[in-house]
Amino acid sequence: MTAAMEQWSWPPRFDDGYFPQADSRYWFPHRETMPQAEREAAILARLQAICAYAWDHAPFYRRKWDEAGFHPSHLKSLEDFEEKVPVIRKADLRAAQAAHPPFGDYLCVPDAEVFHVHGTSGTTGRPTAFAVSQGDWRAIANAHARIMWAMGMRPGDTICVAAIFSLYMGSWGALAGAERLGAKAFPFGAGAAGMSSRCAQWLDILKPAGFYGTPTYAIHLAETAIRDGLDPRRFGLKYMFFSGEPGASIPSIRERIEDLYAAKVYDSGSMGEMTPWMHVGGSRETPGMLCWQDIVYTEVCDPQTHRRVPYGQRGTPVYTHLERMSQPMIRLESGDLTVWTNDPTPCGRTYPQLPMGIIGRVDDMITIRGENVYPSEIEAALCQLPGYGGEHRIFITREGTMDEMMISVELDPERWERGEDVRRAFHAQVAAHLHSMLGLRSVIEIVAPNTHPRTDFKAKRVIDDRAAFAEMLRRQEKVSS
Ligand code: 8LQ
Repeated sequence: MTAAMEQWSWPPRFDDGYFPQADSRYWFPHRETMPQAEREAAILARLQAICAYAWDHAPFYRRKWDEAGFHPSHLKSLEDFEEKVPVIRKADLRAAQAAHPPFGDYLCVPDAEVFHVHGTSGTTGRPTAFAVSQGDWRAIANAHARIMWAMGMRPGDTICVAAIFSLYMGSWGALAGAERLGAKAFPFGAGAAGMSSRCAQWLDILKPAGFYGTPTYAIHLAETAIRDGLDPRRFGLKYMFFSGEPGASIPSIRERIEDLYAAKVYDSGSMGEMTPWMHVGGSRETPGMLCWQDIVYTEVCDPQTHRRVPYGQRGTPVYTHLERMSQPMIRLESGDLTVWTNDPTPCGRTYPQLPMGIIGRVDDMITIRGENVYPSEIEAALCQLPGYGGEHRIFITREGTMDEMMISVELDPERWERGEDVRRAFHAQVAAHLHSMLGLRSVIEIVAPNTHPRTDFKAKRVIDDRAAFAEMLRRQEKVSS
């Protein structure tokens, strides 16, 4: 087994000088293409080792598992794992850090070994800190380099990281991967005023092969470049890889970005806590994302029972680190929604796939008159329409006793200028298309280009005032009773 699996050890150790043959499709040829049953046997052994390690080092897991009646010695199969090991949630991590600041009682290495501190944005409530040891940072760099290799990036390529360099793991993970790959790392960043124009200018000068950011930002950046008189197709980009939000696995959005830049688009990304977050990530030949099971073990589960759903079905990813020592996540429930499959892949890797990427968060679902719809489905439908101006907002409100959805859609500048008739025709087209794609009618508003603010990070397109509305009704009832 050891000879058969390249650089597979616990604790994880990596040869930082290792590179595959230049013409190899795979970074670790055997590990990526081995029969699934063989890999699963290795994963089970690793899960046993990690559970024993967490039991010894993390009161957090001992407490959780005691409550659930689980002990690492009970783990004899992957079915035991899903049946007996309880999921943990982001709220559990937050509570553990509040009780044991700053890193929580699931930090498994001495405090002095913490090498980087990152964390959640914490826009609502207490932020959660990610403590990453130096060894884990190497594991992250090696895993990301391996997946970036699968996307086609090679030593010597220039890779522009166009995401904010703060606590967000996206930018840092891409940077660590680029460095380990022997690429020319170009950490342009994002987030300061005027940066998009300068980024476009730099891309035009530097002609990098690779680009990392969010899909929303890539579209905004292309719009900015075009406004500044630059042609993004002449940036010379070959590989654009994304994370952070749905888009890169949605055909109409992927094609829009590929068309804007004349580059190939790849999807990746799970959660900051799960870094190396590219462990769900695309490869050059296989659409959507692969679950790189020997980096993080992904189970797509029923959101209620947390048991794996059959391949072909929808569920929520539950993730377990196999190569992290500092804050290993064991069955972290993502709260996202995806479909997993397990078909032979064009790239020959024997990993399960997420062919549609991650659709959204389970609680992002909008229910209007009994129909369920995800914001990413609305975006996908709009991106299919010639004339779509690149941004929209979804307003959900309670009109009388019924929930209503209003979608405010930008028209592109050229059509907008053509006047009222063109605008009206676009209105009818949007209404009909959304009705047929979503199965429900919504109120449509067509607005001028650039009406809605752009972002250089993850888009927030849903404005939901149903809760405020219900609250107002309650207040009124109190006053009148
Ligand atoms: N999320 C992340 N990646 C996604 C993707 N490719 N498709 C759809 N939704 C995605 C550091 C990486 O960018 C991962 C990341 O964004 O981590 P965060 O900031 O902790 O946010 C995690 C959430 O972003 C996930 O739960 C998905 O809802 C979304």
